[in-house]
Amino acid sequence: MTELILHHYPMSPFSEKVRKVFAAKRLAWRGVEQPMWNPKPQLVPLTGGYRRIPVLQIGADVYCDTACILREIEARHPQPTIFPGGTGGAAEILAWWADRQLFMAAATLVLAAMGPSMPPEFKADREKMVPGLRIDALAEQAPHAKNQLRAYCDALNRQLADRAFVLGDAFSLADAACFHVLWFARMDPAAARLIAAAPAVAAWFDRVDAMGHGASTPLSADEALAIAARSDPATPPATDPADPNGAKPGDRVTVTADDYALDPVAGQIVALTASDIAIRRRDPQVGEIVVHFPQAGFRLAPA
Ligand SMILES: N[C@@H](CCC(=O)N[C@@H](CS)C(=O)NCC(=O)O)C(=O)O
Repeated sequence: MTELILHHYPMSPFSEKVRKVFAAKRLAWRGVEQPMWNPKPQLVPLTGGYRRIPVLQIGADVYCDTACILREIEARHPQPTIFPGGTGGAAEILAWWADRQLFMAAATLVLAAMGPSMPPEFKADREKMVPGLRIDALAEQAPHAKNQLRAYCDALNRQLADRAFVLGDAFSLADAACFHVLWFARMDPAAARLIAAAPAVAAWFDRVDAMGHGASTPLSADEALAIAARSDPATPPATDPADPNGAKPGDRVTVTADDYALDPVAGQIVALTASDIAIRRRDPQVGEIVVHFPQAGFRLAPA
């Protein structure tokens, strides 16, 4: 039960980040296509309430957020590494910038361009999910977002001027993170023009795009839930003696994203490190599940 099961949908940029790492590592994986908006009745039994995409399932262990997902994929399939030549810290820091800062400019432009013509269910879902979002008002922010995207592309263009990949001559997590955002941004024609105007970025984009997605075969959501139900979580307990708040295995907590989609997941701590947290929960449909989150970007609170 160590098959990599990615819950995703084709247009999801954060899923594209993971699919690129599958490509770089030439991995075989199963893809479960999930809906683009709530309800997600065949996802939340696995996560306990987390609704964002993608989610990685390995048996009855469930990994939320691409930071945590990609650390796990790297741990299980270390070669070729996504942290070549000791770039682990730099790659994660750049990925943080891409996922939050660069993504904000891209999402503003894509939603401003496409949001108004999306189904009302999509608009209502995203406005409920993102604090303060009003899709019909985003057009006012597009000029600012274009300047931000152009400045970021200019910095990336200088970085890529004399190397094939963001951090050197080998693909790293930083490439997956910068790529998925620009791949998404290109859905807005104005953003696509800004990317095309940065020649080193455009050439790098085509290089990463050509890598493909690894070898995927589809899996039904029902089968994924059945796999979880007949598996046991495989995460051993781990204590972090340096946890700054004294959190420890056995504590009852909630874990909630600190940016958007603020749906708490409740459970009992199983394992803690400086970078990740795993909690155990019992679900009526799939039984015992261990759900993993990154520490960065998530709020841990007593249940
Ligand atoms: N920080 C998260 C961000 C995930 C995210 O925002 N995903 C988008 C799709 S790419 C999402 O879940 N949107 C709402 C939805 O699909 O229901 C990660 O790295 O996984």
